[in-house]
Amino acid sequence: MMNTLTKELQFTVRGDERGSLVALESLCEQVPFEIKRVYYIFGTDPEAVRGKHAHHKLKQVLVCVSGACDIRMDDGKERKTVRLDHPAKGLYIEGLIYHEMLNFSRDCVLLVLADAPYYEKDYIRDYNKYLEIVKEKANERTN
Ligand code: T46
Repeated sequence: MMNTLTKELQFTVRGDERGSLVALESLCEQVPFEIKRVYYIFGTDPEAVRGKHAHHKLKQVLVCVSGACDIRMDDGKERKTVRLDHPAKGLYIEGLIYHEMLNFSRDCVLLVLADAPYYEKDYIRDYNKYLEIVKEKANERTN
């Protein structure tokens, strides 16, 4: 299912009698960018809410390779929550999407593929500033 706010991905599972395998490569259908960074989040307190930011430019694909968590997304107008609860299910986040991760299971390992190295200046952590930037971009498009 694809729309501007949520881009849910279904990965091909190459399973056989030994078990299952998902392969993700740069510039494939599900990862439409060159992978420059991989990080993973684990051992998260189930009560914790992580993220709480948007990125100016970063593109990312998220997948829970173990356990589950919710990804709550906001484009400044609409909000939607997607539960990542299977290693073959992913989420593509790009553009100005304010996102939070919450309701982590204790065994959750959230794997993230990103198109750029870590760069703190790419983060928009203040929600009001985020809304201002969304508004500015919308004005630029209409002018
Ligand atoms: C995002 C969501 C899905 C690094 O040094 N390198 C890295 O590549 C990352 C991602 C983080 N860090 C440091 C920065 C902080 O001192 O690790 C610490 C925790 O990072 P942060 O609080 O940003 O983690 P989350 O879980 O709130 O957000 C992360 C990503 O930062 C973010 O880009 O979209 O996961």
